[in-house]
Amino acid sequence: MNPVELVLSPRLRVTPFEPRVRELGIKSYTVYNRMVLPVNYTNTLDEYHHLCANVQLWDVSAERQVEVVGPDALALVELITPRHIAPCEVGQCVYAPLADQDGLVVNDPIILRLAEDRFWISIADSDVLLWVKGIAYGCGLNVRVFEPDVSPLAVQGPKADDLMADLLGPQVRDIRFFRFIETTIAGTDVVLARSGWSGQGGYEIYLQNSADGLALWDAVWDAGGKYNIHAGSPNLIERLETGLKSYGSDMTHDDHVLECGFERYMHLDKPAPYMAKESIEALQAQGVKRRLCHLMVAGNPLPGLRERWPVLNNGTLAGYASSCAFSPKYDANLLFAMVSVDSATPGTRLEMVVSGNHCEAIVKDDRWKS
Ligand code: THG
Repeated sequence: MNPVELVLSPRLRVTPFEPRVRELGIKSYTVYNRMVLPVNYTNTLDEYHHLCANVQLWDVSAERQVEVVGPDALALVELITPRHIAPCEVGQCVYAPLADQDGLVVNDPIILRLAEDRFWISIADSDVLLWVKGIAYGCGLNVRVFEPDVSPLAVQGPKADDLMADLLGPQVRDIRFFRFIETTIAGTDVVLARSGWSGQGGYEIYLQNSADGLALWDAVWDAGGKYNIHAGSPNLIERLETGLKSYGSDMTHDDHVLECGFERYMHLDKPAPYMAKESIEALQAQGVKRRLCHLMVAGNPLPGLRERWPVLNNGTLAGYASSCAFSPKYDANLLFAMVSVDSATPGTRLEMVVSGNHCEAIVKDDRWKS
């Protein structure tokens, strides 16, 4: 199929790093939170190999922040997620699914606690700001909810630690996973977290003033020279190998929070009230009917997935696959698929239909084993 062009207009918001991204030869963008998200500079496979061996700089400004601040901030954040947020310390981040009163998944952000009464909800691609503002007003909560001028820049890959230690000193090595510090880089205030959308390790630098974007980019880029830094982006192959699901593709507002494999990130009996509780209890009583699972398809690389591929069990439609990449590590295609529970047990052999052709797909556990 012909490559198509994405027409850039002010409706697709620019990022503070866009001039550097363009100079470095960005070839494709996607759109995320009404902002451009750079995807490929070369191609996904070369970028995968580079990411797993070196260090990359990712413009992930499109992971926008929803700031919640004020006396009722904790109560509001508790309300929107089945995860217990009170134990999250200042300086800590947690991965937390957001779910509405029907238990449907609204987003799967990282939540950062900046102060006892101040949070950033670092969102995936959906309109969290308006939803949270509506809840705050409807519940009469004493909070301010807004989108600050904050843009994450990710430094990912096995050389990220050495790079950041050169830039800021050896103490950055002590930042624990999903913890952050406040510091300055190139004279601009940043939040520096050990996190990021890859399994390769690294940091996310939250720029707090768009006007300083290029100075920040250049400082990290220059420190990365000796580590063979490349510009990159969240990588489809790597994120499937690591098991990172993408909101909008792998789960959407059509899916219940109990169906999406969020068990580890929920505390259904948490003490604080939350909107999805009754719906979760009702579905638990009924029994969950679908489950997001890992599928492996042997053989040659499958084509790019534009529309979800049907998954069959003994000839009957069981669900749909939503993401796919050919993995060099497993020498097989890796996929996520939402399928009926009776088709979701690891080891089950299913069939998948890709542009008219049938292929065998095996359900795997969440480590791509068994
Ligand atoms: N960084 C920031 N914001 C984001 C993302 C990010 N917002 C949208 C999206 N990505 C959120 N999704 C995820 C999903 C998983 C993880 C991070 C963001 C992740 N998970 C680890 C895991 O599953 O093992 C650890 C989770 C935990 O221990 O709580 O890292 O990338 N700023």
